[in-house]
Amino acid sequence: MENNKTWTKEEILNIYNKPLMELIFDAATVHRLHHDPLKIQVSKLISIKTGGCPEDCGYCPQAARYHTNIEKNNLMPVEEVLAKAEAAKATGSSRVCMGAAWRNVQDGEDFDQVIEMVKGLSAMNMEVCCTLGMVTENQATRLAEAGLHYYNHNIDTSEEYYKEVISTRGFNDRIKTLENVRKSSLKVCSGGIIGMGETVDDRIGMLMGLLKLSEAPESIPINALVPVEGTPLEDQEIVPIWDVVRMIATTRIVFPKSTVRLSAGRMQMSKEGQALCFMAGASSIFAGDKLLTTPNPGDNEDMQLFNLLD
Ligand code: SAM
Ligand code: DTB
Ligand code: SF4
Repeated sequence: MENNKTWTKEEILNIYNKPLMELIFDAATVHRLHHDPLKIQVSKLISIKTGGCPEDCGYCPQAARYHTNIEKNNLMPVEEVLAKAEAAKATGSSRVCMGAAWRNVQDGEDFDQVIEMVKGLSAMNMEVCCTLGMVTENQATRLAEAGLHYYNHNIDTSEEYYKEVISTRGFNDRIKTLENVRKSSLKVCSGGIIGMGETVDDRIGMLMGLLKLSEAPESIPINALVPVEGTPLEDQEIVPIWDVVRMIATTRIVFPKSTVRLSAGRMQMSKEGQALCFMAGASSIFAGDKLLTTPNPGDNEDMQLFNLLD
């Protein structure tokens, strides 16, 4: 997707800091030009390989080096993934996103098994997304040929703040994978997390990072940190909903055609807060009572929310 305007950091900062009602109005206006404001796309996350990751991402409960209370699992059998996807399809999910706690994809048996999952899911007429860590151009192409639609790989924060949160790989490794994905026919899903102790400048820096990609991501997840006991960020305060709304609105204005996803952190948001996020241009969520390892509102709560907004 083309980046059709050049932005300076100051311009984006001025948008972020606008009076909130102006900001939401501007974002809603841009949203309506390119998207149906009544449609919220729903994706189901499936953690196909949980925990034991060699990386040290400070927010992540799946890093092997932190002592968190999660159930670790080897790669899930293909049939189990397909059964979970079938159930999610029945409750309204149009896309399945498979996450693996890997540093990178390694060619071999496990990758072959993921390829089978992708084939099976796309045969069910669902959109399919994967987030498996770093990939080469060749691996991205294999995934695309198996029927994958999107690859998720977040830049998470600004280049400057990245080093404060992760030491086992650099910001440029993330960019490299995103460019590898872009060279295949896959669509790119990339965004980040707020509430990790970063400054507003870092939040804008993250958007600048996405603008530097050769093309804008088709999908941009905005996660509010879910502080997990045992991780270095366990004591972070829950990010105020106002910051989430500002971040979503700013992302919507800077990337008018991309889908902005209100991702992790909805357990800590009221229905009114989430409604403001939709007004500000978010048009996608993750469904189900679990994200990868942490709780999510679940189908009943979301049904209530959608009924209220209908
Ligand atoms: N291992 C792969 C990777 O790092 O790309 C894929 C899975 S990883 C869990 C996917 C994304 O989940 C991370 O990039 C991060 O943005 C998000 N994430 C992980 N833990 C989180 C948390 N506690 N709160 C919010 N978002 C989180
Ligand atoms: C994204 O940006 N958020 C999702 C998905 N992409 C893979 C993951 C959120 C994970 C939250 C922490 C957990 O449940 O482990
Ligand atoms: Fe591993 Fe991904 Fe978690 Fe980082 S975010 S520790 S790479 S699973």
